[in-house]
Amino acid sequence: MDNKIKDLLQKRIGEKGLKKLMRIDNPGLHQFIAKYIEHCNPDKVFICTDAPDDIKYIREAAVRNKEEIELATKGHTLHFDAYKDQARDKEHTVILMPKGRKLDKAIRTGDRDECLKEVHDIMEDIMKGKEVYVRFFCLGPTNSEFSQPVIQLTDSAYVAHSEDILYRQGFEEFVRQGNKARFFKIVHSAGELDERMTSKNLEKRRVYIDLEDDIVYSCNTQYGGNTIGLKKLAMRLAIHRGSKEGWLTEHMLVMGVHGPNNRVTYITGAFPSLCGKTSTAMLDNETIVGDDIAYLRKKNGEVRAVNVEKGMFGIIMGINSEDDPIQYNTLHTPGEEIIFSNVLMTPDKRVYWIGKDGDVPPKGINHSGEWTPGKKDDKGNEITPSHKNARFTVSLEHMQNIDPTLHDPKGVVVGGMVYGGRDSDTCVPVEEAFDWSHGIITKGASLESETTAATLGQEGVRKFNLMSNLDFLSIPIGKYIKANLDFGKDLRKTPRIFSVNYFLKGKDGKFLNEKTDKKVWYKWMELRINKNAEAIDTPTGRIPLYDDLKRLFKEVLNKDYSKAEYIKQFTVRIPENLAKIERIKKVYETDTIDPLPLLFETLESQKKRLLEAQKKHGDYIAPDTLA
Ligand code: SPV
Ligand code: MN
Repeated sequence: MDNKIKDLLQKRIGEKGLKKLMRIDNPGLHQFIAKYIEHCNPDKVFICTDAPDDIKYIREAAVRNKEEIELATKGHTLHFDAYKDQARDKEHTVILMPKGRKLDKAIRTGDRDECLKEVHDIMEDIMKGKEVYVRFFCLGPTNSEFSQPVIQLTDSAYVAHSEDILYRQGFEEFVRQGNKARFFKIVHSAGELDERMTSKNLEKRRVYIDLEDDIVYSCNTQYGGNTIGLKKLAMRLAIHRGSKEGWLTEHMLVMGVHGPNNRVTYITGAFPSLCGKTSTAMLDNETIVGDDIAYLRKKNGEVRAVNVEKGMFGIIMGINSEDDPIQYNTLHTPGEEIIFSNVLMTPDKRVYWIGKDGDVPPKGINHSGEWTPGKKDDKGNEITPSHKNARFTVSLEHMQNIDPTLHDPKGVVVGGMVYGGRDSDTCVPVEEAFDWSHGIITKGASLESETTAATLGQEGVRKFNLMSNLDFLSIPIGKYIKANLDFGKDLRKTPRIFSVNYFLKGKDGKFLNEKTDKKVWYKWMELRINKNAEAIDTPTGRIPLYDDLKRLFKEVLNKDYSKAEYIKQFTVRIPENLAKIERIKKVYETDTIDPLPLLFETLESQKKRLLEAQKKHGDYIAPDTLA
């Protein structure tokens, strides 16, 4: 180690911390830590290894610092973010670009030199008076081709504690990889805190992503999506790195779908936030590998996927004992380590959220402070008992439905990939693409979804969100689509691609499906992947036969599924589908710097098929007409 850096580290972190650090043979890592300790200037530094005592220290610090409150149930704590810091801040999340390089309009970018200067100015001395936690993690399983080491510096024990639950410990992985490690680096500070221990200077909230040096800077915010650096922040670094090396980072769940004769088929699924992703990953009688982010690599002609994480930062709104029995049960298991965020705490230190079983409590404390029903904010809007984007952080490891492959260094073989969005009027509940490129283009790259409370801004506006990954892209859209198309080439076993739509509504504005119907869609996909079910070709893809669904509804849900329901749900809506194609074409024509000709050709062929069908059968075509 360079003597100057050694002296500095010794002065700042002491003998004990230095001894821990010296186990990692990586001068670049030591230099990075020294630089940001100097710059952010904390009073204390804690180097956290994988040792249980170190991890315990962080967990206790979160309570000691009053960033978390202990609840009545053992192991459960509660964290609040500032009232206006409850979701991802898209506006201030910026990819830094060197002069002359550009990304598409939909991806927020900033001049690298200017942004680096700005964020370093904001972060100078930002940790004064606080302790910084230096943590080492591994994205993906350890000791694997997928392993991606990450170092995080944060002055928030809540963030460091959350990461413990969500990610695999990586100190030993850093030791193993030594100076060969190409690690990601995250520096976070919650900034000055108010009396509720929430970030005060929200006007200086910044999340800046520097692809050149693989560093993310996040400051003056606590909300997990802006601060848990290993989640969506490292995801942008991984998308960039993977695009150079031929692997993919997707906003995808990974689940085992259980078919006949104990067959397990792995399916990945991309959904925008608050669109049923976690509840899909948690379907009962299936098994979960991951609920948010997957790395995908090609190996021996197959696609393999791993969960980048090992825990869940799940949305809690609407979780009830009937629709989500496993999650409900987990959330009520004493001893399980859970951090609740932005829910209501009652005077007896229990929690309540929108849609939980039972009555709304008469009073409590929530993200707005003291709360009683009917409380309004300064704009006159009613404050709900919990925030709509309130969450819970829990490890997957103790869940009853955990898939045994969670930590398998080889990952799982992907049989199918699903794309779904919040779509009230266009796509049928489940449909298979004709082939890989048709799926990537008309399902993944054409994904739209109505906005939700997971990001700041208006809700319910239909927005383009390709692969549900638009918010996290760090490379040009055209390049990203091409990477996906190329990924499907030269495979011995090409995953099938599907779309699902849990949010389709009828003419009366009511949802056409119940929340639990999705169980049937996954069983159908499992049969299709294994060539055990026929399908009907429509202009937009392949849909189930009525008899198959009728049988599956009975088997899976003990429900009598009527022909009338089937027809309503699976009618091909020609005008809506045509309008969608025009919207998507426009996005690519006007807002994308490098769209692919194949994209337009594929959309044009789909349009042609829709127009031909319209001529023959009219605007709304019942599925049987096409059988
Ligand atoms: C999402 O919003 O997609 C999440 C939570 O999974 S966040 O960490 O905010 O990205
Ligand atoms: Mn997500």
